[in-house]
Amino acid sequence: MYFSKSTVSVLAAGSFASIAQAHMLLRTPTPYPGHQSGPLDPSGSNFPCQNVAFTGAATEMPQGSTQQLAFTGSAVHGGGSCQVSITYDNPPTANSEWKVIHSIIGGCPARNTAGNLPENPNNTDLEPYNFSIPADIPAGEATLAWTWLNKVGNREFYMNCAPVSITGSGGSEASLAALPDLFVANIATPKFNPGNQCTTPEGIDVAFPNPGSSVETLGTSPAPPAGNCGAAAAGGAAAGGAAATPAAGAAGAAATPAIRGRRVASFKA
Ligand SMILES: [Cu+2]
Repeated sequence: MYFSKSTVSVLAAGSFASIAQAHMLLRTPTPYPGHQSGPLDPSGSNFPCQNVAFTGAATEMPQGSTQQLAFTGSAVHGGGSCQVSITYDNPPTANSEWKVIHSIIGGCPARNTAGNLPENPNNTDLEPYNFSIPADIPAGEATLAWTWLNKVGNREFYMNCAPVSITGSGGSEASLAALPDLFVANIATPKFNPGNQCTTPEGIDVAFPNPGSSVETLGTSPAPPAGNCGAAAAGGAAAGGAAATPAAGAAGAAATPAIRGRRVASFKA
């Protein structure tokens, strides 16, 4: 959370609860109910998706379609970098594979902002972003995640999730496996950031080690993350041989496809 001049004056007024609730929320696609607007716990205890109840109607997303990413709130923390990723695990767990379909380096969830916008938890005026559903990933019930590494303020990791239904035909597990793994920093997760050894310095738009092929750079200060980001950087189908660090090796060994049961049999790496 970033204490701008206006939020400090609200603090002085004694309503800390309003601060705690005034971060950002995914609005489109419609998230699972129950998300809070704040970041995930640094311990990783509510990774993934704030441990919300994975219920609710899925948004239909045809293979190859263009989709919108939109937000509610005003605490944009100078923007930062976001990813859109997908898992077919139902429900997602801490060990699920998340495959990145779009990366936004800087300027997300707000473009051209130095800090926070005037306090308004209900603000829906931010310009949305577009992303595409790859035409070659499998059809099926899935969970879409928006993750955000804020530029200004405490070192945080945000993750909101939405139920989606990928429709169409002809997608393959191999195409899915070739997408990069989700980048996680500033929270500990045994799978993606063991021991929270990978962090993002304040004031930069983190340049994802493996953003994938669908990338837009909207920020003015992209820079790499800090610390041991080996596990996170190893992502995608290329993770196998490049065990440069113990962390990367462990991640590689654990990188078996966590696809829903009925798909595992047909998986070919
Ligand atoms: Cu915040």
